[in-house]
Amino acid sequence: MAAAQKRGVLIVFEGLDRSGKSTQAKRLVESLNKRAEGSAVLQAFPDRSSPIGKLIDQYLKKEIDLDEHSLHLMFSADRFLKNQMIRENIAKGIDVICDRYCYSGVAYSLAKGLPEQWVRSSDVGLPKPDAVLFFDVSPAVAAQRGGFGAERLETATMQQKVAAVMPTLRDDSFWKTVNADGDLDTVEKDVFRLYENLNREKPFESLEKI
Ligand code: Z5A
Ligand code: MG
Repeated sequence: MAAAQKRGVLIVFEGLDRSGKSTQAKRLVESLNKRAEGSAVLQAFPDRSSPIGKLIDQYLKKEIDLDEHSLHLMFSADRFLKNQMIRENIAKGIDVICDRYCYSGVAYSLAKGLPEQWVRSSDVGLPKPDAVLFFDVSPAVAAQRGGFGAERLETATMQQKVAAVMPTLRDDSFWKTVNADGDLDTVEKDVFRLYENLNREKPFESLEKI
């Protein structure tokens, strides 16, 4: 009798600006697909190509202004639009790698001063990650990297506030820290080691709290 197919895993990359999340999420998906074509998909949040994501993109690029409560719900809605896709892939044995998730949503909105309980409630019910890889980069190292400054939230003040909030969201039962100061290949190896140790036997869950 054929062995039952194992489910996929949901891995979320979180961390501060320029910690290397997008680079390493892409590397992991490429390396998994090189080993087995179609075995992993990458999903960035916000998904700047969806109808909601396009509005978020315009907000981030300072092309339009949005009420901050509405924006928070739009980031959540953007994730819920992928709820079914994530669950279907996991059930089929395909790994889903997310570049940012609800923890960015909560951290940025708390940093802006929105009400805590309200902020923490809008992503409840989303698929629960098997692992949140927290990319821990030191400010001095991040400052040497490119791609900072053009978008609305890329300010030193906002980054300091987010840096203070993000660790308070941590849940050691599924959060793992990645030393993001290392070179690209070292970080990639660390990520892969964490990936290989994930448990596909336990049931896939939904987020009950954030
Ligand atoms: N946001 C929100 O408010 N609410 C939400 O619910 C969500 C997001 C989901 C857009 O996010 C903004 O939306 C973001 C949070 C907010 N605001 N800010 N600020 P985004 O994910 O689209 O942002 P991004 O443009 O992808 O930037 P990022 O995520 O901050 O960067 P990163 O992905 O961590 O880093 P990277 O792009 O992989 O690398 C940055 C540069 O460093 C690049 O030149 C790399 O080549 C270089 N790099 C990366 N790793 C290394 C190492 N190890 N060594 C040397 N150089 C490296
Ligand atoms: Mg990124």
